[in-house]
Amino acid sequence: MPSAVPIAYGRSSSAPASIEGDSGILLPPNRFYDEESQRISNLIDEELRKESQRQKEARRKQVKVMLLGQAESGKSTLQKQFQIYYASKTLDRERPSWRPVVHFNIIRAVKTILDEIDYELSHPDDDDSDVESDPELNEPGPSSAGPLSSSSSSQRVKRPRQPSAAPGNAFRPSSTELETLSVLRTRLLPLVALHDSLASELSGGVSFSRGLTGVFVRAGWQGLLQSNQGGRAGKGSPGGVAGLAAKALDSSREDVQALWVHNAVRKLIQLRKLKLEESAPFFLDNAARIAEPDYLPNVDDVLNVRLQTLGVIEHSFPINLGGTMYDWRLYDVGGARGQRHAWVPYFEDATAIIFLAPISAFDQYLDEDARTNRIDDSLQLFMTICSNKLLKKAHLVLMLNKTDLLKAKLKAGVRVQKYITSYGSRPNKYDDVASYFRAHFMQVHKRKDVSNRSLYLHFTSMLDIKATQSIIVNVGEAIIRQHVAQTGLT
Ligand SMILES: Nc1nc2c(ncn2[C@@H]2O[C@H](COP(=O)(O)OP(=O)(O)O)[C@@H](O)[C@H]2O)c(=O)[nH]1
Ligand SMILES: [Mg+2]
Repeated sequence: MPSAVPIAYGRSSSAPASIEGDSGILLPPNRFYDEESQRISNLIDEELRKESQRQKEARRKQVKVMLLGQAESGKSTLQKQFQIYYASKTLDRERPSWRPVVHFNIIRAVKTILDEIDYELSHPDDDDSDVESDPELNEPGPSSAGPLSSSSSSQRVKRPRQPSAAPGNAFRPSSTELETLSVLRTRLLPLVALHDSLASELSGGVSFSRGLTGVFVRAGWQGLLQSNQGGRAGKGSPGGVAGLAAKALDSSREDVQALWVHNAVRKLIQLRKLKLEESAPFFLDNAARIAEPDYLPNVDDVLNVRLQTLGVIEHSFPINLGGTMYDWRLYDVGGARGQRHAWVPYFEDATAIIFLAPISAFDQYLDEDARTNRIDDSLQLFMTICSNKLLKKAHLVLMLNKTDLLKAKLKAGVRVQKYITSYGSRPNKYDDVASYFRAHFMQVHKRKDVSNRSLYLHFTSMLDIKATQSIIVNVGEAIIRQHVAQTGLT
């Protein structure tokens, strides 16, 4: 290595006129120095040539894949699916660090339920009639405008709701129900009181953007968390707020379960007034198991976790294709609007983009802009990705995600046409809705793609390990093959 060579002056073939010794004294020219310097110079040149060759080779074997899409589209879940397939041991090692995050997901769900009950009880006359007309999906273009009504005191953003299935089906718990709710509320207060401090501990002190709460993590969060807790996050009694939360959950598990199955909560869900995070039912159904003192998250728990990414997090692992090892690098990004500027520096040398669009989100709006329909935002974002010149060489994969949730919503009778008027009178059936959204994304690609490249499209349900794994293998191999073709690597 050049840095290991002791004398570094001899890069020229002509003898130096004089040589400055360590002491600063000028020495006369010397033939020995001349030949020696030439020899060393050649050695350095050879080393540099080899090093540059090695670097070139390593770069050619490096496959950089960016996971893009709006917040909650499933980017981090896809990253975990890649990890399960190609580096399952690393995921196994990380399981302890997911424990407090799973606990947080439950505490957050309990808090949301109690907040909603409080809100409903203090606004008994508040029905859906105060919700303005729903935004409609425009052809990709300006943001659709929808209603925004927020209560500044609680930062509670009221999003458009599906009207009650039966008019007059209002939220009116009986007096016995109110009594049990009140008891549960009091007993759950110590658990819910940990919400903010646990969020802050998990986020490493990151402050939240206006109106948003939750846990945000940057690269390396797992290491930080484990060292904060003296590496005891897995078993026994972790320190800090996470430890308190584990204990509080352990002692209130029956109350959590009782709240979750309470008639009033069922009613709020049926009326579509309670807007829980999508993974909340999964965690609340599993609350007893998760509250066990020696609980260690399993793979399904890790996949279901909602944890917001901040900035860009790189995950790297080797992939063997046809006997050659490739250095596969996934870049998982924060997808909220305020985070998207951080993507750009990674664009230039990206081998591939996997764009995720959750097509179940036709009745949802952005957290960061409650007027924008999420499908509309996905289409606009996909348009900017297709037309970005820096990405013109990148292999383009589109995953229309959350098909399981789309099916469940349609089955529950949620009508697409109510949120996306251009859907018209088409049947409210999965095949029709899925084709409609696919056609919209394909049209954006056809009209806007900067280099007329192929678009590889998949329908995905990212929590389904078996189905997703085969898609991952196909996508991974296709990306590497294209990379090989472009770089001439054999
Ligand atoms: N039901 C369902 N949930 C999903 C799917 N993909 C992701 N999720 C969940 O959606 C939430 C947000 O996913 P995440 O990967 O964190 O989104 P990101 O913000 O794009 O990284 C998590 O709770 C995931 O478990 C899916 O296909 N179906
Ligand atoms: Mg993420």
